[in-house]
Amino acid sequence: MAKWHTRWTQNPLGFTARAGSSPAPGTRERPGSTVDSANVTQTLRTAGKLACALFAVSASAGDPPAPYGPVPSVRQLRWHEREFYGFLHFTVNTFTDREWGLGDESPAVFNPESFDADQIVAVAKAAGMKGLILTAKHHDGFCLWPSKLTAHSVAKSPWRGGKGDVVREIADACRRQGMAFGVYLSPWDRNHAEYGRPAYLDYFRGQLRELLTGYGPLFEVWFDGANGGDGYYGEARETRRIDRRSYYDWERTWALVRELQPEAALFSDAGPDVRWVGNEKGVAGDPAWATVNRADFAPGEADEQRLNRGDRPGTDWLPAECDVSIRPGWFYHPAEDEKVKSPRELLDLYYASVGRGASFLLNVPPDRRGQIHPNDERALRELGRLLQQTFATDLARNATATASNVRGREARFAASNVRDGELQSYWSTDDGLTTPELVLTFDKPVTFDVVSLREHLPLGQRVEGWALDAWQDGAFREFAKGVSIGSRRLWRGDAVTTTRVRLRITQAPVAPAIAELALHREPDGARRQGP
Ligand code: FUL
Repeated sequence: MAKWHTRWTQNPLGFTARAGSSPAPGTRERPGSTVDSANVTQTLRTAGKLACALFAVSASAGDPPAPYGPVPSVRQLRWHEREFYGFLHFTVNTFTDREWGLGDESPAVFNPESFDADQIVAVAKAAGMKGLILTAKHHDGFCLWPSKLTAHSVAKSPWRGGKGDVVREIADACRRQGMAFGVYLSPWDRNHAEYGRPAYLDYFRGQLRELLTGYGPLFEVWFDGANGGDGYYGEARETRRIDRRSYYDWERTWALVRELQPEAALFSDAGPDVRWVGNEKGVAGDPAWATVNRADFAPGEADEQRLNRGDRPGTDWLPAECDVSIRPGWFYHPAEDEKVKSPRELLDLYYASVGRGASFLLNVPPDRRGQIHPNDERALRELGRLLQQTFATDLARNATATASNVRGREARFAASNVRDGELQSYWSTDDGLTTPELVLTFDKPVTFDVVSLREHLPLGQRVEGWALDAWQDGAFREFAKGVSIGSRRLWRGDAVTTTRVRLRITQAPVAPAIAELALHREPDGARRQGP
């Protein structure tokens, strides 16, 4: 599995790029000439990467392309790498059969008698997820951890004799099993007497502090946009409206997360690190640009169309996250046991989210026992098998790679970088050459039906049009065609057998920087329908 994060520490560029650099006259390759091939030996590639590292101290080698537009932070690069992770919606609602608890539920109803954090995490991991985000507190205000700031928590429940802590058990199980952990803390609290007044904000931030300091590193902190309305509010039982733009003073809340968990990606309708995709169906727009004009958005106020597609060129790097539940509801309801999405439906959602450069946040609600229900478990394990069997093998890995142009004719920008399994390395062209081509040639015919493309994100989102052809009956025939690439672009088509594949960049404002062109074959049983 290709990795970004291990090397993204300080400066995501890894070197100092000089803006607007161009090669010396006469050094450009003409389109059509082949300057790189798999004959570029491993030694040469290693040398290229070494040169890349040395560039930090000596700028004598050719310049990398200047970044284009907004670029991701190191935190966002790490977040991009997760791609697929889960949501756990779990609270008193699980026992009262509601989606939004009123806030007047007795903690006595919360009693998942065979709660098993390891089962929950293991099933999520088997599905291919890389992390889990738990509803530490949903709109009903019930806390899954023994908060010192309220009695409305697991501490007053019969579960584990009032000594339990769901947040701790899930966080620990995630760590034991190598999964990332994150929290959802609902800003709207239908239980709290002070909700809607300034005093509630101290409470809310106090709770956040408990979660940020008590449970180890968090990969994401999730703030929901549903805010204000009727509720219990400490027996007031009334409707409370808040001003979405001003009430929460988000800047202050985000600053707390930055201070206490600098690595955590902050999610809301408007970021600042990750944006909502504009629907709860798990489907990103096509294209779904990683950039938006962030000033136009605020938490709780969403222009769903624009969030779905992003803005191009956009002022900020703010990629989309696609949240969706495996069942109709976010919480477990026995009546929905037969309405669990099938593995193939889930796989389609993977392609419609991860495959469009967004992330896939799939909700898997624990049942009343405190485990993933067998029906959900079955679907999730099969999804994991389909993903594993599709992506375990990159058929392009041993191909010979050639390109119409390679930036400065340097191995560090070689065509072969697209199929080396490394996201730090990429193929790029000389400045001004924005519609180049890259060809993979195979010794023996390969059969593929899935294409995976990725841009080198530290240089921004550059590609605005691409196509991929397969050589068949003496000519290249178009297999796939799209607009954006960004973090990842997956394309599913009908299986094709070929000895040559051509990637065409058909539109870009600047020279492209392509980190990956991988080819895969779906196993039997994975439905194929459109990209
Ligand atoms: C929504 C909430 O109101 C739902 O209950 C759920 O938590 C979903 C993920 O976000 O806005």
